[in-house]
Amino acid sequence: MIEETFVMIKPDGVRRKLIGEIIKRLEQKLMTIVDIKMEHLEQDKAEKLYEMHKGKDFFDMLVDYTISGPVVLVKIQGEEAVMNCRIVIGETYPEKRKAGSIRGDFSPYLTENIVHAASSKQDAKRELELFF
Ligand code: 3AN
Repeated sequence: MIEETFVMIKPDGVRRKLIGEIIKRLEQKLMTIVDIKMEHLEQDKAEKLYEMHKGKDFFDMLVDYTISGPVVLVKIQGEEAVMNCRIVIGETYPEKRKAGSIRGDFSPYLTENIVHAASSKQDAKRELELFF
């Protein structure tokens, strides 16, 4: 089923000039970019994006990293887009990442992991409403 999801190229992805590479991989998977913009997020927006992690010991570090430079906010449409964008970006934890995924190919780190994609249909709706 065709659906929409939210992807964010994080500050290290922008700094490392991986915007084109990331968009290329998503389009290769037949995902359609329906809206895209660059922003330097305010702290409250980053806190809202990661509100499910509020109170955890890594929350402040995660928010500081997310606001450390401009990010690219992307609205994507495609077949099972939530699941397929997650496959393209790769796993949360470094030891589970497969080569061939964006995180698997470009990041050995848990926090600085290049790219975010909504992890459920509910999150996709919430995150798209937050940024678009
Ligand atoms: P994903 O980014 O794969 O959707 P989430 O939403 O569970 O993963 O976590 C958001 C971000 O929080 C991760 N990308 C990672 O940077 C950070 N994070 C998650 N779990 C931990 C942890 N145990 N320690 C430090 N940072 C974490």
